[in-house]
Amino acid sequence: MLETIKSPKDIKKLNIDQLELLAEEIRTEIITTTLKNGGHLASNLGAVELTLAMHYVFDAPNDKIVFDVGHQSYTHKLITGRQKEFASLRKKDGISGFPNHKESEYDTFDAGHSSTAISLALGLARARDNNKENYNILAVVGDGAIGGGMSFEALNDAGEAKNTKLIIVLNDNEMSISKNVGALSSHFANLRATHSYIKGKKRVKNVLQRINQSGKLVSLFIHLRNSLRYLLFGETIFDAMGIKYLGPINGHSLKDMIEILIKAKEYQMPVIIHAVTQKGCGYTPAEDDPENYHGVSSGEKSKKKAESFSSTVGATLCELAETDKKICAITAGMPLNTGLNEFASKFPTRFFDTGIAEQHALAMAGGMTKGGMKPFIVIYSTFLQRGFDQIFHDICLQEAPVTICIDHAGLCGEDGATHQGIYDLGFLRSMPGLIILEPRDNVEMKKMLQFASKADKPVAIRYPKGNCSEIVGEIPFEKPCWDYLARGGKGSVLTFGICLPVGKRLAEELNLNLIDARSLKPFDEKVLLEIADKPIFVLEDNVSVGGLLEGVLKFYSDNKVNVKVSGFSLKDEFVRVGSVNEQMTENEIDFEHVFGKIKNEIR
Ligand SMILES: Cc1ncc(C[n+]2csc(CCOP(=O)(O)OP(=O)(O)O)c2C)c(N)n1
Repeated sequence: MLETIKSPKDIKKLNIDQLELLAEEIRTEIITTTLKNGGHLASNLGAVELTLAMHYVFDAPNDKIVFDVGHQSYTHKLITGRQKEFASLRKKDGISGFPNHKESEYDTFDAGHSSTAISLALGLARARDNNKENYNILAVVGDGAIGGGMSFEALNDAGEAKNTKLIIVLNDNEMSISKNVGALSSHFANLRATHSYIKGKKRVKNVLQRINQSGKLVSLFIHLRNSLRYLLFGETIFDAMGIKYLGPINGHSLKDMIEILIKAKEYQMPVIIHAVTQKGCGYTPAEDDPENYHGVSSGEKSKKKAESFSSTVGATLCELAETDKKICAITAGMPLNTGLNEFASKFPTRFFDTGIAEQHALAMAGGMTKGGMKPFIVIYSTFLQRGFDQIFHDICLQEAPVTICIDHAGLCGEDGATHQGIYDLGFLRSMPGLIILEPRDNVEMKKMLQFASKADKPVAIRYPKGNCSEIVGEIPFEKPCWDYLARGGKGSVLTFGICLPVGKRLAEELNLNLIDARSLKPFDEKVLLEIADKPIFVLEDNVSVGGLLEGVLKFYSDNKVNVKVSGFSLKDEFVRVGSVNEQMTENEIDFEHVFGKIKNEIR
């Protein structure tokens, strides 16, 4: 049946049985493609029915659907004309794993970062009302994403926008990537508990309807029911904020979802539908282990390489915390991905998962230092962007000895533009007093963490998603300085992180020094002066603004050193979907491009 669905119009002709069949076909397609190409498996499997129901009741693209994070939009893609392209999911020149406005008019906004949908949807709603237009707007938000600060800010605003028509679909599967945390998630647990209670009441209502045709008894009953729920479970946080709460409802029942969406359409105010779903629904391994199946890598069912940088961070922090009782670890909703699960079980009182709340987590870390703790906070580079002001205001300005471990720094591959770690260097290098390090292997990672544990100022340690480099250097890391990984007579390649192997080949082919710029702030000025008599080639998987290249040029300019510096940084464009190698080639920082450009200068 799936092949017959060319646009959402085609699903409107189907009855519930046919829709259920379609849901099963969509699941099969999602499972097969995601296990092959990699992607967000469990989240997508949980959102099949609610997506079908939205497209059944509403008329996209005239009505707008705004996905939060966007990692649950595969069903939406499959029924909005992208079935043929679905096999190319997350491949170079293929379709993105997230909504992308360049890909389809049905993708209202690009997404990838959490907790943005309610703000975007409210903005859209205000524009619609200002222009006296008439269409519906839906924001689809998970129970993890709704706990993020931006969602709270948006709800706070929406609650006062009393005549603004807006539908929020809360997809509550009790999970963020890991088990959801926070007081709001306990509130949802209470609300979910009302599900069976309400089901019972619904039966009573049907009986009443049969014996009392005038409806008086029924409305009295509804009033009593709401009062009773209030007495039993208290008011929902949403009602208290002025947002009409509908639910909880079984998010896998197409019939119930369609009914409640039709009802929600009638409200001329912000409404939230509480849909209860199961992460990984329909694929037993993902149902049993939704945390590991949140995202899968291509060609494998589960991941986490034993020797990744993330696992070294986790293991080393455990070692350090064993002897130093002030050390604590913080994650913003990603304990598994950041390698902190072991720390969480070994030191539960010194482990803090704030939920998807990077800004709060960073400021909280700053606060902890004043009380004498030694926090290590682990965040992916791309999500650290959320916390720039907290790094400035609550950490660096306070000279707070927080260590920020920045996972997924540099090019990251298949998740596309929203997930690359290519901006942190620029914004972090602008912070006075912040030490920024990048290890090339696990041994250095350990040493850098040890160094940070003793530091009396903020330290950032950034490291790539990829494997460690196996290139051996001369100087073991003790304090911020650079290292020679090869010696040559014709000039120097200055690089770090995932570009080191390219640098190594260049050094071999062209008789160059290879220097690991593992301290990205401060720079090793001694080495910069040592190499200034011959051409220097700076290579980085980073935007040029604020990166290594800019810093090196500024150093020579400040010191009036006349030296030939050529730079290879990322293009001034958003990075496209593809593997890391493909992204390097596209940005002309791979071996062939750089070699082609510099060989004549050297020979
Ligand atoms: C700002 C930000 N921080 C962290 C992430 C990583 N992340 C992606 S999905 C996700 C969990 C989202 O949970 P939820 O909203 O409940 O959706 P579910 O996957 O459970 O369907 C997290 C933490 C992100 N995308 N954006």
